[in-house]
Amino acid sequence: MSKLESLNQWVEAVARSTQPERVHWCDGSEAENDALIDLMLQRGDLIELNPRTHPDCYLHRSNPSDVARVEHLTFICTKSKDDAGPNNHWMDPAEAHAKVDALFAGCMKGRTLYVIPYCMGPIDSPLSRCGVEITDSPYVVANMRIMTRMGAAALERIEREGTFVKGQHSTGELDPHKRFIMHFPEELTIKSIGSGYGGNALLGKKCHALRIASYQARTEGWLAEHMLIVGIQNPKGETHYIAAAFPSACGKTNLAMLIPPESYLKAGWKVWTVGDDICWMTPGADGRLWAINPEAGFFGVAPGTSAKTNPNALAMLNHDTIFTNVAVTADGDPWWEGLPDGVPVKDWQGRDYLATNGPAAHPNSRFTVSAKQCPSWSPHAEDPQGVPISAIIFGGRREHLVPLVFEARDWTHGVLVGSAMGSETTAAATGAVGVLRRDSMAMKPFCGYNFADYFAHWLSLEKSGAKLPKIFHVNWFRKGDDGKFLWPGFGDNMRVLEWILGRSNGSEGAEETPIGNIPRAQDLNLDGLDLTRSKLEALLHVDLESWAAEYESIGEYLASYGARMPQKLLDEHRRIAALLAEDVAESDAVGTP
Ligand code: SAT
Ligand code: MN
Repeated sequence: MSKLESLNQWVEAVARSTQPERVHWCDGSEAENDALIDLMLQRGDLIELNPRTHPDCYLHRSNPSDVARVEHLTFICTKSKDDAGPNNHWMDPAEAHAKVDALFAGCMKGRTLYVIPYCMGPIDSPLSRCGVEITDSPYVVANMRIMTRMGAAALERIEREGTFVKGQHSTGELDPHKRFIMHFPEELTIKSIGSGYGGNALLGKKCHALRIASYQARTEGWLAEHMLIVGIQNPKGETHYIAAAFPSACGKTNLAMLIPPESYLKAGWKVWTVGDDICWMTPGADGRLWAINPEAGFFGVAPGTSAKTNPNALAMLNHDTIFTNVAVTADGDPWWEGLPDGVPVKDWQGRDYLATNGPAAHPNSRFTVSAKQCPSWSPHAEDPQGVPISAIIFGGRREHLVPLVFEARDWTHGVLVGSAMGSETTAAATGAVGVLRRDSMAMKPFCGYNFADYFAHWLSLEKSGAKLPKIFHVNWFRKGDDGKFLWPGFGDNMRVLEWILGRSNGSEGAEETPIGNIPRAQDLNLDGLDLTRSKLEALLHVDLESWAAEYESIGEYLASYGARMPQKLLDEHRRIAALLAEDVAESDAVGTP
């Protein structure tokens, strides 16, 4: 029970409809967590991993039909369909409530209803927001305890503030035909049923911190973004913060925890992790954007994580970690593709591992771990005022066309670059992998309202007194004619970050092109990097003709939002498309004998 009557009433109403055997209010304590872990071990929801190499680490195997976010079953339920926009699946709120309420009716019979009060962001930060998730999944409770500030302190703040986001979740029957992730931004409410997985079930994460928060942020003048936050400390000891948006499973965690190349380490550079997935940014009194990471842990993709690609992540995963859908070795160690050592004996479904059954670990298998376990966790990550952002990066997974990095000319151009972002799809959502789709600001699955209004909101941040960060676009995934990645990525991405920060303080050079400013070979620090001249040229090459075609496709995409699309963005698009057309005509003329 709480001191807040509206909270008690809501919990009672949900209990009346779902009919649990008992109701448990989570306090977030160690003892409570221990009891939950014991319960899950008994029920087989968790399997203990090797206690010698991985103390307090557990494996959870989700239902094989429930391994990723389900965008086709995720709805934004605003009164007006246009407010949700073509970027969302929409359902009328009354219809959506009726549909899920019918599924919730009696769904917790014989189960425990857990009440999870949580705070997104440092518990004492004015930028943080609270919510309460009701769930019948102890796995969700254990994950929320790692991913958010959960329990007594959050409840106190909720009682003080009197408002909170209501999240109602049940694993239901885990039947994909009875699975819905419904958002009611106008009611600050989420109802999710039929899935126990990640972003479908840990409601603080994508449902609250992005879909509901983006909607709130628009009305209140801030931004809730699908971005990592990383601090780069230069040899002078100054730290500058970068926020970077990439679609799910495109390396946000790796970039947030990057270890710089040897030559940088020797010179005294350091990298600090503030967040790996979500960033809330608010204009400060000084005009700069100040950012907090609303999360308290990482729900990272396991496959591909190794001592080579992300030593910081690997170092934090050997104790107090929940693994979901990874494989195990004969010694009971967690295993996934990309680890150089170890041999899987059981695959992610618990079957004897057979290469013919596909990968041992599910491609979207995950680890859940407290951010405090990260060796590069920033001492400023919990600062109530947040950290000031010096540069914003947008990035996607593009095999062709898009250069390693370019800089937008100004804020409007940057918003266009973000809105035009395209990326090849990954295993983080169900559906085909490797298909190019527009994923504006990496928010396609997460923006709780019409993208046209969202772009207008981004544009509106540019006003007198604002000291907005510069905006960049990167692509670590460009491939050469041989089908291999041109750029080594990982730690070497530091070289691109250095140029980005140099552009932000005016100390680095660039070449202007119609799509933005590109570093010349001499502008990048390539010390100690074995990269051929031809590869570098290919990485930085802007093919005008292909870009003209890309801008045509971007134009069609923007037009698909109809009259709500801000004219300023359309004008910016037209301006660049014209520049490209001019340059193509000129180069054609030059090429004419
Ligand atoms: O499943 S989550 O949404 O939590 C992870 C992701 O797709 O980014
Ligand atoms: Mn994400």
